[in-house]
Amino acid sequence: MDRRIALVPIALLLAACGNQPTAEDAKKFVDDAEAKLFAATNEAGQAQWVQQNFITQDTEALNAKASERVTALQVQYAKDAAKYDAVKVDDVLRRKLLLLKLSLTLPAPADPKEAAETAKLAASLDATYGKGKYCPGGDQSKCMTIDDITKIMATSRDPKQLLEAWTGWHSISPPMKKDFVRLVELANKGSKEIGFADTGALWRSQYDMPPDEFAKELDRLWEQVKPLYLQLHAYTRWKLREKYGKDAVPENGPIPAHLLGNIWAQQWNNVYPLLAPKDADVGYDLNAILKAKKTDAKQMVKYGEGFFTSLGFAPLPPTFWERSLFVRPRDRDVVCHASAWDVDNDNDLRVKMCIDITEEDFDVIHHELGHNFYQRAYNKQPFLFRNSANDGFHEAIGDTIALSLTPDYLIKLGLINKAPDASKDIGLLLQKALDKVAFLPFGLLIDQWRWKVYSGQVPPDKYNQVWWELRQKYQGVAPASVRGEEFFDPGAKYHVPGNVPYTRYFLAHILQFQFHKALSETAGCKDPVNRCSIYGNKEAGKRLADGLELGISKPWPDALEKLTGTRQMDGNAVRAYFAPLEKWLIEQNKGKPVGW
Ligand code: X8Z
Ligand code: ZN
Repeated sequence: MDRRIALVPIALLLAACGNQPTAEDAKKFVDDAEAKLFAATNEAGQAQWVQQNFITQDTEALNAKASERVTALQVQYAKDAAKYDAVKVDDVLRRKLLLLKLSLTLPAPADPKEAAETAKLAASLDATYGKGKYCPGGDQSKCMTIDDITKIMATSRDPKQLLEAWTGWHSISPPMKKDFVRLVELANKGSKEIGFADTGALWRSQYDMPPDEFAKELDRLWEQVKPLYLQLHAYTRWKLREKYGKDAVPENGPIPAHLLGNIWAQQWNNVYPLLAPKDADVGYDLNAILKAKKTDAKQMVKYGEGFFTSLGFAPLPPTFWERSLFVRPRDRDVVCHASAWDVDNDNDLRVKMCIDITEEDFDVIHHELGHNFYQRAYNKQPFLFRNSANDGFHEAIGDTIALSLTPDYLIKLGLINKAPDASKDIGLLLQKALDKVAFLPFGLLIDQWRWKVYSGQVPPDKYNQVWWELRQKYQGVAPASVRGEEFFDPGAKYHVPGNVPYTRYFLAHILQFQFHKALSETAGCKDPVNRCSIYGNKEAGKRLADGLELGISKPWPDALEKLTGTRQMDGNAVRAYFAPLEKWLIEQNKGKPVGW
């Protein structure tokens, strides 16, 4: 056998046969893809909006159909893009071809029956979560939505009531398990057909670096912030033990998940009053203030918009106010998990959120508007570049703004009269840490679980077991009661049935501290960084807008460099922001167990 023939480059062989695609062919292919995907995603966006705002069998079916069409197109373009691998094209075209191969979240198999099944399952899981209710004792007149459950978890200090709400909400998800298992199978088949080992491998490949390197990058970031988390965990555990007693909270074991103020124990700021430092409490309660001022949902959003316009961004379009959903409708089921939309991939921006008049939702509104202002900032890019630099960037922008909601800023809004002095910084920092630092391991573990599920390392009969192993490993949190495989606890968190990758939020919780630091420097802030607000600063606004306008046209380190001057994600910005608190926590924890 003549081995030399095998060494002839494929491109040459193709040229010899006269079949080699040219750069011009590649351009035609990409132009066609952009036009068709633009039209199809607009249509699917409308269908999805209607389903999530009005959950019925019909809207679910219409949404499934529209998303089936988009997915089929995306899958076909992902496969065909590989035909241009050996063609010499310019950087812009090369990046568009790459994005066509990578940008799917839930690829369906090419088989039409399986493609339809994939779309139906995805739509149905989303709807099941949206309709989720806990009806104590099966009494249909007493049903509780996620809003009611959220309120109990945030405000009740009665462990029995907390346990009931916790178990109650986790009863919505066992019926999802069968569909979820099947969806994993189908998505994996689809992923293999476009060249990935499984769907998790596809998700990890979306970060402008080899997928294994990305997984290591996450470990590195987590190791950077873990010492701070351990101190926060130890202090929180001690205080909860004082409140709920030695039998309820172990001295050196994981904290029961129902005692942390949030149904998923993902953010702990609602238990701040139980943890507040005696002589450094912040001295005001924004929840009470917003309610006392009779702030309504629209006013909350107006405050958010006002921050962005103060930076030089144009106001939201009138259609935003006409088409958004701010309040849970009384007469129908909706997916209330907050989201921001750009329905026409241009300027049809919307928020869908069931706003509660709380400090937490005040932050969430800024989070959502961050998505909308990002979407509009990149709408001058060609369609395939209308996305964030990586998905962590999308999640980080609004949060970055929310880090500027300092006491001095609240004074400007007329919400408080006086800022707590510097001696109260520990209280302010502790409040923030219970929100942001507590979140970090949660942000990481959801996809650690999903990656194992997609790779087959965790089979369906171990879903719940491994879920709780990971929650213990990363968060130091234990289930509120014994959880066997008859439960499907991951399904009680929106992003699992909603099929939204979650690593983005972990990244966002790192990135937002880098962004806040850099933008505060641009704004010339000389205060400790937790007291800096970029409100009204046009230079910081310009720097932010310049970063956002890039969209995904360049690898994310380019956008990071524009925004912060560095090309590396770095957990040290988190450590630096909370440095005085970390020191204080270490003192408080002296002689007490740390870790679990
Ligand atoms: O899902 C969200 C946003 C919508 S993108 C409200 N977040 C994560 C969650 O709620 O679990 C924001 C922080 C984490
Ligand atoms: Zn978001």
